[in-house]
Amino acid sequence: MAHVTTGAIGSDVQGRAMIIHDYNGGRIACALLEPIRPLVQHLRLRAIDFVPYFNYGGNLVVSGSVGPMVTEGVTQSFSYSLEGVDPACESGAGTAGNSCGIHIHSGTTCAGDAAGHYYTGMVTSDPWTTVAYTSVSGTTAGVLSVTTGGTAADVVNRAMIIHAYNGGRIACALLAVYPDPSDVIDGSNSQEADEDVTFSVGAVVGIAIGAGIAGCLFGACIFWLVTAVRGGRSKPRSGQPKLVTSQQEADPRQVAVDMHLHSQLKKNQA
Ligand SMILES: [Cu+2]
Repeated sequence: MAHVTTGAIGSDVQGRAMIIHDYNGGRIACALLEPIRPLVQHLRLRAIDFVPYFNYGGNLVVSGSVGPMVTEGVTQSFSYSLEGVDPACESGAGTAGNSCGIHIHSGTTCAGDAAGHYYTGMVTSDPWTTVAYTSVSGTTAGVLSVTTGGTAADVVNRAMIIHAYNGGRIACALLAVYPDPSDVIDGSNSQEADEDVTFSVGAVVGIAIGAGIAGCLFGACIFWLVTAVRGGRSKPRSGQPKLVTSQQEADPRQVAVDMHLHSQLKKNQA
């Protein structure tokens, strides 16, 4: 596994050429960098603000949340924590169809018919028929994983439906991007940002180093380096083995020195 700090984020690198050189330095092969999966696959979804199903006349009032829902391939995995579900589901589903069900339906509204269970593509038989909650005094919580055949982008905005023990639809909430659409950048979200962290940290440190080199006098740089080296040597010298924590590894002075040396190396190679 090679780690190279380019200063670019993932989307900057996407589409660029990956070149293989031979022993003599000549370019021998080329391929373009592409995402392993579409970035939108990383969307996390959540259904909150449950409302009574549009034609439900009973007195069960569901609240709580379903999610975060993550999609891996075409499988949705999600936790749920709900109140006000059917207390009759204390032993799980009964014999009625959709009894105690907790399902994604293909409809995209809670103001009208939410249509049938959602599944698509390679999934040709209903994966939701056996998916049900078990309640304790009208509350329920758990984790489910259902292969719907759809991506996160296919599932977003669809209706999450909670069923009663008799199979009737009692509550509805739409699956929305979570934590918030404003956190989604270029179709990715915070999970994507995590994967970009090497590039992002590189960019920030690169900018900091650039500003430092541009802004400080040579003597100040020497002082900076000496301080960093002295800082590194001033660690305890007792016989106790020194614990290296992530905080120490992230010491900006050490990173700065490493990056400085890197930029020197780059210059030498140029
Ligand atoms: Cu259903």
